[in-house]
Amino acid sequence: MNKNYKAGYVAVIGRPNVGKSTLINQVLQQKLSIVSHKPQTTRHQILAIHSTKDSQMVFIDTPGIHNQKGTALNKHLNQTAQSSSFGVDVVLFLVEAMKWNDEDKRAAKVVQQSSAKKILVINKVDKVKNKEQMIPFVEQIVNEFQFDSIHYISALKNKQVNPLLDVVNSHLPVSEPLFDDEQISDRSTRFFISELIREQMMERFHQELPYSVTVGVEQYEIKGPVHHIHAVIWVERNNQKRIIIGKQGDAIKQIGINARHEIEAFIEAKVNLKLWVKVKSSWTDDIRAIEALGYTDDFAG
Ligand SMILES: Nc1nc2c(ncn2[C@@H]2O[C@H](COP(=O)(O)OP(=O)(O)OP(=O)(O)O)[C@@H](O)[C@H]2O)c(=O)[nH]1
Ligand SMILES: [Mg+2]
Repeated sequence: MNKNYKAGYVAVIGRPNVGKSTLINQVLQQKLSIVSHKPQTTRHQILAIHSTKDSQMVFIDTPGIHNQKGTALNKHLNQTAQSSSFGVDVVLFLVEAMKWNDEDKRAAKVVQQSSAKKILVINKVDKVKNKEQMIPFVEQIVNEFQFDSIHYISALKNKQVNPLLDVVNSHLPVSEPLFDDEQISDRSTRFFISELIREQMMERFHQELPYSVTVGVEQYEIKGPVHHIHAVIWVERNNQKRIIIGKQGDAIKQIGINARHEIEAFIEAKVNLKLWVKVKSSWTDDIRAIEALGYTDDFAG
């Protein structure tokens, strides 16, 4: 092993929808974390392990830090993100170019408390026509908050991501690898499958419905070349169940087809997917239900 090998943890933090998961997927060249145009897509802390011959960056994708009050799930998402900024080597604080609001400020305050190297990453620069506008935009941020460096990227278009990685690398300590270099995440196949099914909900449904949904894989059996998967889509109310099933089962059928394609691409095998929709009333506001549905594993790290 190279005696200058470096390894460390890199938390990616910011308000919802700034592109944290998009950046991590781009670095790993794999869809590890689901992405949508809606806020609060990521609900779990997910490790994404990027190993090269000289270094290992263990990225932590986090739920967006938000200002929404209310449910136990909402509080849990903020706690998960906040706890991720401690005990890491580098924090990437993501901001969307030309957008700075109270949620960004809240997230910036969390980041400031971390003792890690802090990098301000202005994402989605592809959306900005007049790049000069960026100067006053960034000034208002750095006048209030301190960072070790500033980078401008487009995670979606893979612009300036590699130079950012070089800087992250320079902040990592010399260390043995933290994980086997074949391993890309700390999460199980079952976890990724349930996320790929939940992603269909984020894409297909509007308003509060995607936020009332969680998914659990109940059975996973490999028989010959085919992976047989049974999963339950949990919702909070009967009318949500009706919407997800759709007229004569049309909606759930399409969800099943789309999710199966995504899962097959992820596990690189043929899949037989069976979905059920069940009601667990007010699970988003019931801390016991949240624990039972697997949300509190996030605190383990
Ligand atoms: N134009 C543009 N869009 C981007 C870029 N990066 C991300 N997006 C889009 O922004 C939206 C949100 O991306 P996500 O990666 O889900 O954002 P997130 O920060 O993980 O969001 P949460 O998980 O909700 O906290 C998606 O529609 C992405 O395609 C970028 O560099 N340019
Ligand atoms: Mg995300």
